[in-house]
Amino acid sequence: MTAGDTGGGSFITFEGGEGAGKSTQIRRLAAHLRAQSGRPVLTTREPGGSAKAEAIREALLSGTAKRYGPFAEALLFSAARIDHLDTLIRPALARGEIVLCDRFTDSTRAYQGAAGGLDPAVLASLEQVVVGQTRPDLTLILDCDPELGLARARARQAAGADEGPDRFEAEALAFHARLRAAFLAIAADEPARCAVVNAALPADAVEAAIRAVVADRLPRLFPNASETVGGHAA
Ligand code: T5A
Repeated sequence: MTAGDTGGGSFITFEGGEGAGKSTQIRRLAAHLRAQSGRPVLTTREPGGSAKAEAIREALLSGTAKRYGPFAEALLFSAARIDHLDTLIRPALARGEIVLCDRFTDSTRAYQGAAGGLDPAVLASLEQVVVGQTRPDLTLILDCDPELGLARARARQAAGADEGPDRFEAEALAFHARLRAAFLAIAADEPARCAVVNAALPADAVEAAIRAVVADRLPRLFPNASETVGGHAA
């Protein structure tokens, strides 16, 4: 693969703080792309996505790995990512599929780097070793006030749809404010790859904004583009 080569497929990542709505919007975009692109769409997540990576996810989100410090956590996220890339993401991209991934390298930069205090240069080296040329074609950064995102996550837990707060949700609000600033800084540094979406809006409005960004940035995914206007059938 060459620089940024996704092997014939298309690689879209979703990033942002807790409860921003990534999982909700991945489901919606996947349905839209299945209908519009005529190509298979794989949805996956990090940490996890493959069997070995899901086992590492448990150690990370339960807090078991926290005692070893942020660098050890970064290494574990990386170990999970290597298996996820090798066994799921790269094979799907090589088959020409569209891969939608809930969190990827920007989460390591933001959570372990900007908010966790690790040296960005060390994380950049680690990222290069782990992902190599497999870089997202597009990264959608779902941005909202962290208090709103955390309130959504708490409401979901209160409704019984989720367990209690995980290792990172339990961090102080200042940590989540640093995260938000970190994701916005990544978007500012890499505007060709990243797009910021206002995630405070109702889910339908967020979905429409995401469709518009994807249509604009990745028109190759819409072979019948003249039949769609603003993400809706004309
Ligand atoms: N992490 C991850 C690292 O530290 N480093 C790394 O390298 C990586 C890859 C993963 C954790 O690991 C950390 C980051 C995370 O802390 P997770 O359980 O996968 O943990 O958590 P999140 O990725 O944060 O996912 P969440 O499920 O918490 O949030 P989502 O997916 O952003 O939000 P979603 O869609 O589940 O929505 C949350 C609730 O809000 C509602 C939904 O119905 C749901 O109830 N909702 C809305 N309500 C109103 N308006 C909208 N627009 C809404 N959108 C969704």
